[in-house]
Amino acid sequence: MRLPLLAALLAVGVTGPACSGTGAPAKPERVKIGFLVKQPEEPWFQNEWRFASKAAAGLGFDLVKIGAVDGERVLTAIDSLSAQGAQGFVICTPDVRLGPAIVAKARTHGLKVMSVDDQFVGADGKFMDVPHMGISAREIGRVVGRALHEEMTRRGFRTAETGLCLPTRDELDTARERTEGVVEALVAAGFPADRVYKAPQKTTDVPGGMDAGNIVLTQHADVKKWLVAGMNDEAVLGGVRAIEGRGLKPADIVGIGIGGDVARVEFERGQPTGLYATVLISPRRHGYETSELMFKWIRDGVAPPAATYTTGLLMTRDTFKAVMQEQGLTE
Ligand code: FCA
Repeated sequence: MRLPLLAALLAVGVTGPACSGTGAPAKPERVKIGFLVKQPEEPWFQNEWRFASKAAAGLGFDLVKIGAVDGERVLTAIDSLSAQGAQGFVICTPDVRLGPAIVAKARTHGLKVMSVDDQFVGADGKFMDVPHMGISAREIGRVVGRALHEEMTRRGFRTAETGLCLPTRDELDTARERTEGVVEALVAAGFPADRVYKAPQKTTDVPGGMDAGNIVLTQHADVKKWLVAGMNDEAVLGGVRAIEGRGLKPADIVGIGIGGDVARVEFERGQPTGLYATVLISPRRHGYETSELMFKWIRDGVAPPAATYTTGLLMTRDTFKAVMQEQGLTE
């Protein structure tokens, strides 16, 4: 009696899973995708989610939005996505060095992974082989550098009284490339490299930029005119606020950010501030397109391109309305 029972159990074990792979086509499952972001309160990530939701509504899949601000939350979120029946996720990780742990966890659940904005770094210090969409960081930094130089020239700032206040975040590659690009272009345009004053940001938000800015200002109290750059609008706005806090007028400050949404709020204020311009990047592409790529990967088995780098558009207080409208970012 024992043998037939064992045989029956084995038969179930063998034919059970095999059936779904080789038998009649299974009823297509509805696709469910997670979208995890490191700073859910930042307008950039809110917008990525907004466009990811549009993709979900338009293409017909379910989207689970998760704010994952540290490693533990990321790993728990991946377990929970799997338990909810998701087949993949898009992520901007709170720390790029979590890449190997994220990929390993996803693999145990059979989930597909794509990174957005911040690219995973492996144990060897190299970018991991995971589909990625980021901004063309160095080139966008150079756009900022050139525009800073043009505007300081237009305002007639003398080099000897001007400094660049630069909050930095060198452990994040996309941030380091942006700020290096700024300095490269500014110096190439004739700005002295020894008037570039950097301070590392502890956090990549406005307070983080402001703290870094205050360190720079304390060390260079003689500077009369400031250029301000950084990895995003938040960093630059923090630097600008620190300078304004020391009594300098907006006319003496040229801050140029990267992002668009934080700057837009600033541009909508009645009076000009030290935030002069920003390079608009595309939350639509980073939110909609990444989700669409993930959807097609799951549904059709078509893997996303290995890496996509999106571009940016410079916009000032005078041009932002037209530029944002053109980009479909005004609703
Ligand atoms: C990073 C920054 C965000 C945004 C994004 C494109 O993740 O932290 O502010 O600039 O890249």
